[in-house]
Amino acid sequence: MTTHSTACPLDCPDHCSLSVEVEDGRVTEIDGNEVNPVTQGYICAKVRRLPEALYGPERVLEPAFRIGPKGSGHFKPVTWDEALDTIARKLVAVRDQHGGEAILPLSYGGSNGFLSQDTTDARLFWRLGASNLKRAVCAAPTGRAAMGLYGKMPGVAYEDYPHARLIVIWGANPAASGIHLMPFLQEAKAHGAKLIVVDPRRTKLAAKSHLHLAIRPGTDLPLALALARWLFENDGVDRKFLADHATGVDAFHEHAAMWTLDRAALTCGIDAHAIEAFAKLYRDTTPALIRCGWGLERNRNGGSAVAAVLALPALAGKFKVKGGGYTLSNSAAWPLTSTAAAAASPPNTRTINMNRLGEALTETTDPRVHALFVYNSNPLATMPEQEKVRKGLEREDLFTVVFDSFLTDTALFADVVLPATTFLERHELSRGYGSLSLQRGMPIIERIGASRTNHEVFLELVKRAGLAQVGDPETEADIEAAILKATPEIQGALENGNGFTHPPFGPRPVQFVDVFPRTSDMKVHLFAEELDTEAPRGLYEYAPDPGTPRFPLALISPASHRTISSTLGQLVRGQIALDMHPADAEPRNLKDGDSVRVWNTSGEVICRVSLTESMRPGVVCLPKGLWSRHTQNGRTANALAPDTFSDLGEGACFNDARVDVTHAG
Ligand SMILES: Nc1nc2c(c(=O)[nH]1)N[C@H]1C(S)=C(S)[C@@H](COP(=O)(O)OP(=O)(O)OC[C@H]3O[C@@H](n4cnc5c(=O)[nH]c(N)nc54)[C@H](O)[C@@H]3O)O[C@H]1N2
Ligand SMILES: Nc1nc2c(c(=O)[nH]1)N[C@H]1C(S)=C(S)[C@@H](COP(=O)(O)OP(=O)(O)OC[C@H]3O[C@@H](n4cnc5c(=O)[nH]c(N)nc54)[C@H](O)[C@@H]3O)O[C@H]1N2
Ligand SMILES: [Mo]
Repeated sequence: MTTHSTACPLDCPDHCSLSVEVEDGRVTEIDGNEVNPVTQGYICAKVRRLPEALYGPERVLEPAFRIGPKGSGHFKPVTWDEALDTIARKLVAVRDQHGGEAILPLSYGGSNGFLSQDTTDARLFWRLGASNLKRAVCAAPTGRAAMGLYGKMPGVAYEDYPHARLIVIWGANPAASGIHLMPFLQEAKAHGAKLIVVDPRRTKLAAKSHLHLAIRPGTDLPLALALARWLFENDGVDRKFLADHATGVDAFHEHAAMWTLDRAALTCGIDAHAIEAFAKLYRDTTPALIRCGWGLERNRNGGSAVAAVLALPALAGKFKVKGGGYTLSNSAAWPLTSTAAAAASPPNTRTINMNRLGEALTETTDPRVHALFVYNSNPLATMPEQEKVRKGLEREDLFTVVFDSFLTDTALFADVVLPATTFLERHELSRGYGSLSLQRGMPIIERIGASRTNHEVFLELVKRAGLAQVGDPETEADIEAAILKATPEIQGALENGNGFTHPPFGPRPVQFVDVFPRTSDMKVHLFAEELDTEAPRGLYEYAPDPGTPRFPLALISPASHRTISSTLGQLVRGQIALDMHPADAEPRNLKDGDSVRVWNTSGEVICRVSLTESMRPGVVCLPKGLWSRHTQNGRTANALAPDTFSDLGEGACFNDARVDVTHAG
């Protein structure tokens, strides 16, 4: 038996360093190690079970062509040459006949590494003149807000949470979605820190908090503005900090002034005293820290909501101390771009927002999408308006390639399936977006089946489509070198750190001491003009609930401990239930365990119901990332999610799904 070290690049903030045991060429055990200090030697239960997936029945072992109807999952194996030639020929034919825009590449965070996205893949699709993809399914509203206010200033490191005396967990559920924050929260609590949770559900963390604000989904904006107004009126504003470091204070104040505690309480569906208690604690406690998650972005007010939450630490002067400030995404901590290795530039072609994939495949014309190339993503499981996506994937005149390590729900609709290596079979360079770390990933085992890396496949397709140019970065080493070229200090730090490094500003930055806003004037822009222009109603303008009396329940679909988005969903056995408060079940005559129909005008999900007091009445929950096998009718939460856009960043509004629930059958 041998033990090897590598990094987990899956789409999670923690970015664990891994210890992998191999026996006779097979992975037998995976655990955390201490290379990334945040990992602390342990990992989540999902990735611990990765060997089951590696060698499981869903693993794609060879390239294959479809032989049955779309969706049937009947394929025949072919050679790589046949597959690549067919795909290259087809892409070129679609471009020549309909124009490059008739090709749509669809990818997201599956591999989450610098080497395997936006490198040779971008080279292929850009040189083909394909449609551009707007990757807005996640973090688009938070990203716009964080950019507008702070130019994406890096946030507080997990390790500094124990310094905080007050921690606000806002629209995040780290017990499921980033478990390595948990011991630091426990440590902070053990030192006497207070914990506030803002979440419509009573999560495990909320149950252990000092104050839980179980607001209606999509009402974070009024809550944050009411807190701001209270701070303005109750000597809770740090005028000196604002004078030195902020712009837009008056415009922000004007918007906050509209939201009294009572008005916000009514809108949020909570007690005004709870908001006041929150405001007092926040004013009176230092260091105070906000962990802002992604749960609050996934609705029509998401962008303004995140902006208003991020305004609070500036307003109350919570920066400049260890354990004070905020953490959102730390993805921008690294001045690295994969496209440096593309050796091409984006074409001046149309942009298609991935949140409207269903529309793009069923309604978009001029030109119609004739070729879809899916990699690093499982859109049938993860994009809104699932029925539309499915209808699009069923189109006989659509040529679909799915390149994945596993036979996902989407792959069942492919004309050609290509086997991808998993991160244990290839090199990678990846960073955390919670953890402040950059790590090299190493191939630990021989490739399983005939799988290939993204980089190899796209390089071959570039060549076979006749698009290669002299001087293209070709080898993996070329690609990494192109990405790191502009930052020799990072390259050096990786070498010295055995493939691991913290960002140039250090492992545990104090905001406004070690890191500053990356805005033009290094100040926080509390009323960023560009955000005000972008938001349809203007920045900080609340859009009321779009619900209709016919669909009185809000359906949310957050991350669960079972999957990473839909990754590793094949390991989830049995069916998954809808969570509902007993008060919503009673008038519907529903008992725990009943089969129910969850429905709206977009679709329906048939599954069991689980009654739990942890839900807020009026809100029901299905986890994100389910596969079709996890419900009785093969549909998941996304069959009910609208493809409307959030106010900033054209982000997905998963949690704006409004439904009703009845007995099934
Ligand atoms: N185990 C696991 N880990 C993951 C993932 C996974 O799928 N599984 N996904 C990864 C990815 S891609 C991401 S983006 C992150 C996301 O991780 P998080 O930031 O935790 O985001 P979510 O899971 O979407 O939602 C977090 C919480 O927000 C609550 N919520 C829902 N609507 C609202 C609202 O309107 N306001 C407020 N205040 N709260 C609301 C939900 O009930 C949930 O408890 O996690 C990553 N980590
Ligand atoms: N209802 C609902 N839906 C949601 C959300 C929600 O909150 N509610 N959250 C959304 C969020 S936050 C996100 S980030 C998206 C994520 O949506 P997706 O990006 O579609 O994420 P995954 O489902 O994890 O699919 C990633 C796929 O990439 C594959 N993959 C991994 N590594 C490689 C590689 O190296 N090469 C290739 N070719 N493939 C690889 C994996 O096997 C997996 O099948 O889902 C969104 N969907
Ligand atoms: Mo995400």
